[in-house]
Amino acid sequence: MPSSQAIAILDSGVGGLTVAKEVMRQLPQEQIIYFGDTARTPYGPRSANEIVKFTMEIVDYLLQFQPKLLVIACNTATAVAIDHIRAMVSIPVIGVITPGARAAIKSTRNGIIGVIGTAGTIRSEAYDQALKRISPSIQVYSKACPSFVPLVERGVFYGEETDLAVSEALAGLKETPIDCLILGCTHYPFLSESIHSFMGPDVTLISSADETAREISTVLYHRGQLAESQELPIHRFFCSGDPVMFQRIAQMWLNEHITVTPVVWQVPRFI
Ligand code: I24
Ligand code: DGL
Repeated sequence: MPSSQAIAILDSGVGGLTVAKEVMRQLPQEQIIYFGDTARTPYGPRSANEIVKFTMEIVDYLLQFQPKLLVIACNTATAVAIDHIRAMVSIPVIGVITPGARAAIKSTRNGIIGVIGTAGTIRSEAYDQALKRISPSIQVYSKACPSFVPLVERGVFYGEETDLAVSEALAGLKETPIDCLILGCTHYPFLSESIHSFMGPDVTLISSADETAREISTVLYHRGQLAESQELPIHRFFCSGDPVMFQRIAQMWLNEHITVTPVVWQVPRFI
């Protein structure tokens, strides 16, 4: 049965808007409910325990909207929390790691794949596991790039400072025989030009956002749950931090007017 229920997308902040934008492009009939945890961003440097707790809180909040599907658009949250979330809900849960891993395996010619991401993502080894689950003989080289997210959030996508940060972070990977590099973080595609020019034309860059949107289509199609209404859906955005800042970034990125609802976590009070 076609379903007018929404697709819920969560992220540590604004980076998951790249996934939301691609879903809006590929599936314009689908209503999106997006939650960005901008009060507690970034997740990359945090402990696994903390990330699992935050992600569970957000999912708990999103379930009130009765979504048909849940998307974890944050690589770090996917890496450490997706199994916990799957155990918590009865709807399909899609993360950004498996779609990215699949695309890399399709694209590699020599079977040697590089992965970059936040400290939390790389420490979890979630990409190594996903890649080897699909293709056990794959060889993986990983590197955390903690300097990249702050760079992107300052809007420094090009230039000397960017190229220097990229060359410092990726010098080791450049010495390996990888022919394909997974950009395992929502923010890294903004640095594609610099990364591509440093790694050289023989290394294919893989971003997860497009692949994840395709996975969402596939899952909804097979479940007979694609939306069919002729009316364009009204998306809803929630964030835990400053809604004005969130709205500014989201509208610039999505090229459309959006409404943002701030969410204040209930703090325990002792009287
Ligand atoms: N891009 C990102 N994060 C920011 C930013 C940006 N400011 C400008 N641009 N700020 O991520 C993060 C700081 N937080 C603090 C808490 O509230 C929310 C913001 C990049 C992903 C964006 C999809 C540059 C910029 C922009 C619009 C679109 C894209 C972009 F302003 F990179
Ligand atoms: N969204 C995060 C990710 O994809 C990057 C930002 C953060 O560290 O929270 O890993």
